[in-house]
Amino acid sequence: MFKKKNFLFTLLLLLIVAVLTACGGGSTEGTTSSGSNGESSESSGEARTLRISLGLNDQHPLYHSSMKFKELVESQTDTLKVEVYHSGQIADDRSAIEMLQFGTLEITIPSSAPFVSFVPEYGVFDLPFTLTSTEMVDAILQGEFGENLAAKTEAQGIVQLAWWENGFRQLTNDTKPINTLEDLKGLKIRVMENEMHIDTWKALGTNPTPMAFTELFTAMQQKTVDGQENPYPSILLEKYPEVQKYLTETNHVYSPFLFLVSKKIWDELSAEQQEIIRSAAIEAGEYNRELTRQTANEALEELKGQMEFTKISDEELERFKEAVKPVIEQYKDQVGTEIVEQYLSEIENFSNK
Ligand code: KDG
Repeated sequence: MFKKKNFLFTLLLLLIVAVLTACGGGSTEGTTSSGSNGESSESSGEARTLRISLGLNDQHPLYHSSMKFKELVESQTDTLKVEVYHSGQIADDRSAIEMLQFGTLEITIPSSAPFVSFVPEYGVFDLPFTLTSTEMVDAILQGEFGENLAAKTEAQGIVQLAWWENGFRQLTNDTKPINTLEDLKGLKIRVMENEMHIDTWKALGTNPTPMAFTELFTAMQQKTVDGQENPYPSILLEKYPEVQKYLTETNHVYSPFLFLVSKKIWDELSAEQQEIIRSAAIEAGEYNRELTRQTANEALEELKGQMEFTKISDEELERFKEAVKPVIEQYKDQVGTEIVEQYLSEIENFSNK
């Protein structure tokens, strides 16, 4: 009997030890690799995640350039991870820029036009028919003018690290071929959420509708707008030929992409992390401009096979420029007379070289 009692006691004891070990093991197994005792992520060795919000899809040079940035950063440190979110998955341009200011998003790379409501001086790029070649763009943006303009973002809680490229903007519509100013009359054209773009397309005789990029394809599909204007890579890679019949080369505006970082988050990073991010944004920017220009040339050839293409003649373009001259005069003050004069003088200096 005793033996039986002994056996049962021993068995019970073993069971209790087993149960305690299992519970104790759970807390051990539950310990993450970084230590789960409330250490900060940095000291625990976990990498900080930098999310990039993009409006374009994952076929566009902007996405491929952002992945190049990711590769450059993650190859130089294990304290930073980059995640790229395309097609407006996180937010549209204006909301993403506001999120940078609040520190609830790390990076976004929008066109300059939606940024004008945050830093009015970026409106220089919306002055129609001013920048006329990629060589001129590089001379102005990769030089002192671009550096001084980018420095103006910090007062808005944003750090611009580099100038990337969206490109020269072209017109598409689903109503008719465009060869003259008169052909534009009354067309409902989607424009970016930017007053100068609205007034430019009014001066050209159209009926402009400001709209976020993320809403554009549906608006064309539902015929709530007749047309839109964007660079060739966006027109092809966002599949606009599915909902637009006519393509017209106008080169009416050059859009840069702005590599923008939240200053709240930037200031939390170490000097080494900041240098890695800054140099990667600049190096990926060189890759971006080259890829975007190559893609624009290839996209035009592909689009000519999918859409009815017209190119506004030089003579007719002079009529377009004449029609929008009042817009340039009207906005000089709003953008900033000094920066507009600097910008126009940079253009004149380049043209007179
Ligand atoms: O996020 C990408 C947008 O900023 C860019 O494509 C904006 O060109 C633009 C447009 O037409 O809205």
